[in-house]
Amino acid sequence: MNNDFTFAIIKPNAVRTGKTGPILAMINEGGFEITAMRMVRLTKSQAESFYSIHQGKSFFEGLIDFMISGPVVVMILRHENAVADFRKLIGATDPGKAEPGTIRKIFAVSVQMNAVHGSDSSESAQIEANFFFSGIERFNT
Ligand code: IDP
Ligand code: MG
Repeated sequence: MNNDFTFAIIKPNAVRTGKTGPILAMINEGGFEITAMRMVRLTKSQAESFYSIHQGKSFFEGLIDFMISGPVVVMILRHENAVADFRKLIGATDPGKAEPGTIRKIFAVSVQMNAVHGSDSSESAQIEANFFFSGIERFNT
């Protein structure tokens, strides 16, 4: 059984422009199983807490304003080697450096508005999944 999982967000630029469906299709085609999913509008304090590791960086305020600018889709994804494989599927943070065929290469409009989030480690995935989902909402993750 594969119980490895990661946490993902479809960011406001992608939800706003109708890319939720196409991005979910790429996630499914990439072999990821969606085990929890919800659309939410983040509060400022939620966004600041979620991205607290970046507090003080030059892009922090802009990132927070962007992340609260509209609804996002949050989800837990199950897959073997989920964290690394999902980072591979989404591509580099800067879409200019992302590999062809990656989600960010296709749907990002800038480094900030790069369409999707993916956890950077299993520890982060656990924390981020707990941030958005209670145990009862999570299926086998
Ligand atoms: P990641 O999302 O690929 O893990 P991080 O370095 O953790 O990248 O940055 C978190 C998010 O902050 C990025 O996905 C992007 O939306 C935004 N960001 C990162 N670096 C910059 C930047 O230099 N300018 C504007 N936004 C940035
Ligand atoms: Mg990161």
